Amino acid sequence: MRWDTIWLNASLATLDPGTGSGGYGGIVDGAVAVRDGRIAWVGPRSELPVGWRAELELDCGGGWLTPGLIDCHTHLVYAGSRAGEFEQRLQGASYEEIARAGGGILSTVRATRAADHDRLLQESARRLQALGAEGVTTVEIKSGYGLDTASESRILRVARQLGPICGMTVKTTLLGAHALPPEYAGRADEYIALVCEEMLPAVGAAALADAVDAFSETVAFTPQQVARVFETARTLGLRVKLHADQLSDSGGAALAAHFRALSADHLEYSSEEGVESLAQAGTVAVLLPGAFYFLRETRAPPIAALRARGVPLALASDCNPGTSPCSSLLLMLNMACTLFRLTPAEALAGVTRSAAQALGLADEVGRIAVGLRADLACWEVSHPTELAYAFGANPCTGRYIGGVAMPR
Ligand code: DI6
Ligand code: FE
Repeated sequence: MRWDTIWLNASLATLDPGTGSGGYGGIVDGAVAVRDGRIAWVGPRSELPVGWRAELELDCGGGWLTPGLIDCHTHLVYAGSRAGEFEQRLQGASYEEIARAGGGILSTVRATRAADHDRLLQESARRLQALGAEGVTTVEIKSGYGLDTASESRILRVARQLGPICGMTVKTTLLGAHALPPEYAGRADEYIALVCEEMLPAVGAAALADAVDAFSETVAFTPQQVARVFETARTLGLRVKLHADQLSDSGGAALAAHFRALSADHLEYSSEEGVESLAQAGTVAVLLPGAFYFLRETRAPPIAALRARGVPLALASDCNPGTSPCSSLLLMLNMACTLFRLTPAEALAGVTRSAAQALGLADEVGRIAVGLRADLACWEVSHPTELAYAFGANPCTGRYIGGVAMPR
């Protein structure tokens, strides 16, 4: 057996249902070996084949190895800050009121359109690096603060550029139907026509997006308008996902399921029927406790129903300036447990195995299993439950993509 690299002196949270024990797929005192960037062997160290050799032996110091973390829902390419709106909300204004008065998403659209390329890249890189410092190896980045074809394309290009700069696998999503831009005020159907007839074909032709998202909400777009966008995405061969039932029940979960969405995200107001349709469609539920916390929402997503129906639960930062100005995925593990009552093992699966599924990458990353890419994170913890238990701590000691060490 000849390998490129072997990780030793570590316990493993494989998150692979077929391996190890408990909800983490745990292997105490394990080993992981890599050849050509892929996991070639995983198991208890005591079962390593006799005569194994590796070019490089890495000592994990008795800590734990997990799959590299995956943040499957972010809007991290934007300019400016919405600290002023935070103060307004603290004085009683609601998110919807601020949005209706032309603030909210539109204030970030103004700042993002005005920012030059270098500033946008720099501000966004800082947020992506913060995620990387906590063991994140794959990130989804949405557009949605440009709202015209050129600006949305620019955001997606910046997102693509950030991957190699920050040592991160980046998946991009076009969120043209995020809000109605000011120049289309009162003409939502015409804006949706622009998204379908100009923006999507342009982004598709330049291969700038891996998927298409939309915001189905009273302050955003109707289910009929979203359906038009999704039908166009389908003709271009792009998978879809949806901001569904975040602030009210607009039937978002069922709409996402109807279009066989990769994921339906938020889901605070989803009904039992909505949950059932997600289960039938195999759509992943993405939970975003940062937005729930920051907006001081009181209605949690229907976790028990999602769990009972076997809908995979992913977890993400929603990193954005309006509802989750947060670049910590570890904090989301803690919040998912405290606010949504996930178990720590469910939370870790939510940022690994299920997050990979939410990005259509289940056969590539998200578990420590033979054949998958060797995206790993090493942690100075005595048990993986500590990743959800402590907050404001960062026990990450190493981060690898395809077996290669990445900056933190
Ligand atoms: N839901 C959200 O929580 C973010 N976008 C969305 O569709 C909010 C984005 C913002 O307020 O800037
Ligand atoms: Fe979001």
